Amino acid sequence: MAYAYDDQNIFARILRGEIPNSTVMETDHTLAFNDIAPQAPVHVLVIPKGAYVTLDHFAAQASEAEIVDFHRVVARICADLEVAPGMGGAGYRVISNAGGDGVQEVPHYHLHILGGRPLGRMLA
Ligand code: D5M
Repeated sequence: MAYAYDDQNIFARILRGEIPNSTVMETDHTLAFNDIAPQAPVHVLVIPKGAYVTLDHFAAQASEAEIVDFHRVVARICADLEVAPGMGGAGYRVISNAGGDGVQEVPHYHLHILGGRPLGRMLA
């Protein structure tokens, strides 16, 4: 089985500049922007610029440079938005939905960073 990437998905269109976004941070390999329907005071989506569908696709096939850059962006956003516990913030949650059971709406790999309020206990 190969990963099938739909280049008409909404995040691909954002990356091509066809749809506007509220950019939080951008690097050579990674884009972060505010979620259009925020579930918390901080709700940022972090996406690789490469064509990856899910976390497992990204982890298996992206270059080390892409993987490192992506996670450094997550760290910088958590610090900048003052949710990183190690930086004095009160904490955050990262979620990545994948596939049908994961109820993934947009088939371009992304992490949700949620914070800015107590998030409650949630594993499913
Ligand atoms: O959820 C996908 C997430 O993407 C969901 O929280 C809404 C968000 N979304 C959808 N379209 C946009 C645009 N145009 N800008 C910003 N955010 C958007 P998931 O179930 O994880 O795939």
